Amino acid sequence: MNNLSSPALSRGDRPSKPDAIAVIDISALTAQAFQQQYFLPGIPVVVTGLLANQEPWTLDFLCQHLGDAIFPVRQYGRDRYQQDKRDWADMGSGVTVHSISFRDYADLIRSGQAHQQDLYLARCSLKGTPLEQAPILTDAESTLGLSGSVTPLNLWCGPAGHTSCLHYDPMDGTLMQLVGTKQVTLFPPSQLYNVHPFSVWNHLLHGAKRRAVYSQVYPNQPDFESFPRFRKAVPHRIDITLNPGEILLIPAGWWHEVTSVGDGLVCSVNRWWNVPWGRSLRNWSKWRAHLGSVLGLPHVLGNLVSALPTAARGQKLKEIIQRF
Ligand SMILES: O=C(O)CCC(=O)C(=O)O
Repeated sequence: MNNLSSPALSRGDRPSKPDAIAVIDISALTAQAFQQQYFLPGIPVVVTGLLANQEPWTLDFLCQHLGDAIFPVRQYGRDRYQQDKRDWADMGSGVTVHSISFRDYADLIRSGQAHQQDLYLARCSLKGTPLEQAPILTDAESTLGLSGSVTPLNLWCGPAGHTSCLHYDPMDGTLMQLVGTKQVTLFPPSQLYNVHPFSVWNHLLHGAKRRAVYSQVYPNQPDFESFPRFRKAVPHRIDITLNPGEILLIPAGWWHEVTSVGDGLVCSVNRWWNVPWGRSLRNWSKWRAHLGSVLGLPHVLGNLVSALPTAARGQKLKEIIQRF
């Protein structure tokens, strides 16, 4: 069992155990059991032992395979988490990005600049790179019987100290931990409104820059006066430590905040999967996220049109599309 600090989940979240996320070694799990007990019903689980014997994805390894690849580095800035989230101009994929080569990003990590400015490689597609079909990862996915991916493999990588703040995804995700450790805080989908998400109407004004899939609350320093319903969410909180070689299934609608811990490079790869139909239809969190994206379309189209006459339109269009 992983380290947990969670009281009972509600019945609607169909936990495999009343108060915990199971940690199961692959030697005790078949693809069929993974699918039936966790993936199909949408229950988080940590699977260990699948990424063993892999060459560590160190900075040198990554430079060797991805050195020339250009990635959008998100610039979060160190004072972001001192601010009230309601004052944020952007969040998640809406954050300002700089396109640089992995080799240059590695230099920023080595010099400490990436840490100082909280520069993070988030959701960077590995498509078209030598690691897009890394057998260690694709074999692990096949062993779990996963198919129907919505996205390519994506890199999440940076110095320890970065937090991807509390949000949910409208797709099922597998987060594969390769180097370093991540601390993950989870809340079940039943807590959608108790974690005070940003309103979907935000998208009308801000497009993809401020998203309804983000919580306004800092789970470790909640402002109960501004966000009183969060008291009801607290008993549903689950904390796990994701160690190298472990895979966490984060089903659609499950809130998660992910912090890279330690003092070196922390690197994971994820992929999103189609939510099985039976669960998809009644997953309001998922449809709510899509509704937000649709409401954001006029704003996104406006940005596209205003980017057209500019000299840097190629880059601007790429960034707008990546954000969406
Ligand atoms: O690793 C991270 O920083 C965040 C990962 C995440 O949000 C996800 O896998 O859905």
